[in-house]
Order: sequence, then C-alpha cells, then structure tokens
Amino acid sequence: MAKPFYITTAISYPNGRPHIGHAYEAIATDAIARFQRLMGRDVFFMTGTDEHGLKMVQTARDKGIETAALAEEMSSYFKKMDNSLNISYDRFIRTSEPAHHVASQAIWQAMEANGDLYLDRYEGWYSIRDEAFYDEKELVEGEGGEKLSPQGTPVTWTAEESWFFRLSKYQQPLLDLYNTQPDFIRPDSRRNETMRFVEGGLSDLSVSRTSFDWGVKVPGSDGHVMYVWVDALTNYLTGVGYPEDGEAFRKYWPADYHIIGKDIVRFHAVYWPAFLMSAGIPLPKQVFGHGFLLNRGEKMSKSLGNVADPLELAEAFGVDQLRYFLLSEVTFGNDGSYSAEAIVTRCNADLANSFGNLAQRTLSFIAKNLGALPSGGRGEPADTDLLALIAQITRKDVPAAFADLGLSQGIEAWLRGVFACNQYIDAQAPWALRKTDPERMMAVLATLYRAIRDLAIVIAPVIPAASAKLLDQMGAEARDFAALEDDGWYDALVASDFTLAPPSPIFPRLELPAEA
Ligand code: ME8
Repeated sequence: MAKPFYITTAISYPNGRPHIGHAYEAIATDAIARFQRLMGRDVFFMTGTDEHGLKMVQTARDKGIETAALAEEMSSYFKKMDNSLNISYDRFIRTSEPAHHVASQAIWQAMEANGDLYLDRYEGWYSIRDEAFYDEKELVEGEGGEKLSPQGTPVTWTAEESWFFRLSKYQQPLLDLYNTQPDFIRPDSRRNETMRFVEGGLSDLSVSRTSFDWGVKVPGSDGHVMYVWVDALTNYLTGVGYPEDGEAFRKYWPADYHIIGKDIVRFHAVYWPAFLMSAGIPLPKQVFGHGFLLNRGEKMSKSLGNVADPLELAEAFGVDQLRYFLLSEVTFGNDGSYSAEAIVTRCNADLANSFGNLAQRTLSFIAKNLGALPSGGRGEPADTDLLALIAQITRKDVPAAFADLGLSQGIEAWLRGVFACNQYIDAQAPWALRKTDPERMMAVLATLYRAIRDLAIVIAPVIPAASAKLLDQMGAEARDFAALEDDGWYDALVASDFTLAPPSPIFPRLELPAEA
C-alpha cells in the first residue's frame, strides 16, 4: 500500500483576481505533490478559495454586487489559473460549500466542549486587509501619524460582543510543540519569529463577529458568525471528510505539509495547532512559510499597478517556462524577484540552450542518420562515468532535495547533469565520429539517450508537460522514480518495435515582448 501524503496550499481570498504570488504558491506545491506521486506515494493535494470575512463583504459592497456573486466569479478565476498552470490538485475547496460549514461547526463544538470558548466583549484593533486582530503594542505609525498593522495595513477600532478562544491557555503547549517537533515550522527564520511571538505571551482570541453575517454561523449563538480564520483553517479538515472519521480522514490526516506564505505563519503555526489541540485532533506535521515574490524587487500592490497576471506571463513565455523560472530562481523559503528579462534569460540559458538543445540535437541526429536506436558500439570509461554521475544526480541528489522541499537545489543538481551531458557531447563529438568511428558513435549516442531519459524523468515535477512530451518522443513509458533504477529499460526499448521519429523542439528560444 502506497504511503499517503497530504499537502495543501493556503486558500486564497477571492476578492480579486489571482496574482503571481498565488501562482507561485500553487506551482511550488504542485511540484512537491507531483514529486511525491512519482515516488509512489498516494497523494492528496488540496487548494481552493477562502470566501468569508469582512474583506469579501467590503469588496462586494464597493462593487455593488452580492458577496456570494463576487466569491463565485473570482473563485472561478483561481480555478482557471490552476488548470492553466497544470496544477494537479485533487480537490479545489470553496469555503462557502455546505460541507465546510458542517466541518467548521463541528470543530467549534469540540473546542467549546473542551471549555475553550466563552462569550465576552471585544474592544481592539482590526485590520480588514489582513483579517487580523492586533494588540496595541504591535501597531506601527504611518506617515500621517495614523495607526497601522505590523504589515502596514490600516486598522479600525472594533467593539462588539464576541466569542473568545482561550489561546492564552495554549502558550506552554505551543512552546513544547516547537521544541519537541523542531520541524513543525520551517524555515528556521519563521520558526524563530513564531517562538518569539508566543514567548511574548498570548491573549485570548476573538473568534466571532456580529457586525455582518457573511460566514459560518456559530452553533447555538444567533447573530454570530465565526471569525474568518477559524473557518478558513478548518478547510484542511473539510477536505478530508471531517467530521466523519471516514476513509479519507484516516488515510490523509494529519497533513504532511501546509504550504503557505510568510505573512500567514502566525495563523498556521499558532492559532491552528491551538484549535486542533483544543478539539483533540492530531496536528499537521509541518507548516512551511515560503517567501514573497517581488516585481523587480518591489512589493506588488494594486496601487503600484505592478500586479502581474500569471496567465499573461504563462501565455507570453509558456507554462513550463514560468514554472521553471519561479522554482529555480527563488530559493524556497526566501523572497524572490521576477521580471520578463529574468524569465527570458534563465529559460533560454537552462531550457532552450542547455537541456532542450541537448535533447534536440541527440534525438534528431539519431532519427536522421540511424534508422534505429543506437546499440552495440564500443564503450569507453567516459560513458560509464557519465552514467554514474547521472545516476547519482537522478537517484540521489534530486530526490533528496525535492523530498526536503529544496526545489531550487533539486533543479541545480539536475542542471549539473545537463551540463555534464553537454560537456560529454563536446568531448566525444559524435557527429564527427559518424565518418571516422561509427562503432564509437553508437556507444556515445546510446549513453546520451539513457542520460536524457533519466534527466527528463526527474525534472517532470517542475516542467510536467515538456517532460511528458520528450519522454513520449523517446518511447519511454515508465516515468516514475522507480523507473530510474531499472537499467534494462534501454535494451528493452531497442528490442521493441519503437522507432524514433524526427523530434520537434520542446523549448523554443524566448524573446522579450516588444513592449517590455
Ligand atoms: O492569506 N508572493 O489569502 P491570500 C508570494 N485567505 N506569495 C504570496 C504573495 C506574494 N507576493 N502574496 C500572497 C490568505 N501570497 C488567506 C489564507 S489559509 C487557511 C487562508 C500568498 O489570497 C499568501 O502568503 O491573501 C498566502 O499563502 C496565499 O498567497 C493566499 O493569500
């Protein structure tokens, strides 16, 4: 039985269209999910939209439409983005679904049964943009002397009757969690920052609102809807069938990874485990807070007019190219910057000129000149050396990096293999051998064919469509990481009735669009 693996993205606020930061999170999570599937795991990958809260209500009011209509329309753009970017989610959840209301009410009742919810009056600062309450001491001063949240967003004074969650009770259990499970929060910078926050003391958390009704109703408390983060976090349980203790829940919970951005680590690494402890539900294994994507180093914002539409980028440069760029350029966990020039430069260097060219010249030479796959020939130590290096990279280095969420490190290892193949071609010069030493040429081309297949398999999580296209052209049917261990595949392919057709290039050279 394949070991289950459950991974989630954050669920996005559908108060506007998706931007490149949303695309980045979906792509990174997708690469990890695809990698685990290729490792033979039984993967459940969930993403979706977070449709409640005041921000949704206000945006809809500003547009003069119903909140539900705004959610419906914008959520469809997130789903469309995922489908266009080849995101292999198993479930796209919308928090307006009835099943999610049931799950949120169930966790609420479990926390209440544990004595952790009480009714009181909330007076304090709230940022609608962050959907977050802040302590006075956390606020910063804006340029005009106004109060801002630590994220720099406006805050408003809020006073209303509210349910409270006894977060203060969980200070020590949370610190114990971070100490006994050091991998619970990654990377370390996020872990340290969260520990400092919790060590500083935790106030009880206001978890319901009465000033609007767009949300999950608090069971048995007329006029109260849940604070949006209570229901939002619960989506991870709804997706696996909670509150039913059914097959999906038993198989996939607790989640292996919650992949989220650095701005929402507090919700996932403080509130969420506290809610779960209160409700008696096992905790996720890891919360990973990735960095932010900046447009040429500047923070994206609608007012700066530099929010890149991910679908426009994918259309201009290609889906796999965008995926490759984002995952290779940005060390997972750090912030990163993107620009059209950087996408073009990297994709041309690594994909078009290095890997694409390697595959194209090898396959087209074979198809044009040999009439069959190369076999026999006179082997030399350079061949076994190259294949040993490729085996080290594809069976060890790349999977070790990907398994540890080292996406750019895995790609770097892969690229070392590509470069080694290109050096081997230059040194062996198979095109020249055609006349001078055809026996040797056969061994060189067979070596390259093997190496290219292995490199195409391990990069599939990053560039799934291009990898599949190349492996199709090459007649390589087995495509998971286990296939890398089978040294007999090439001889079996030679003995089969497969014939190599003249290939078409998988990575065209990119040009900068005229207006950039
Ligand atoms: O926070 N670069 O939704 P959201 C990288 N609904 N990642 C970015 C980014 C950027 N420039 N901007 C945003 C929410 N993100 C909540 C989550 S989960 C139970 C509820 C990331 O639409 C952000 O960090 O504001 C988050 O992980 C995700 O995009 C959705 O952000």
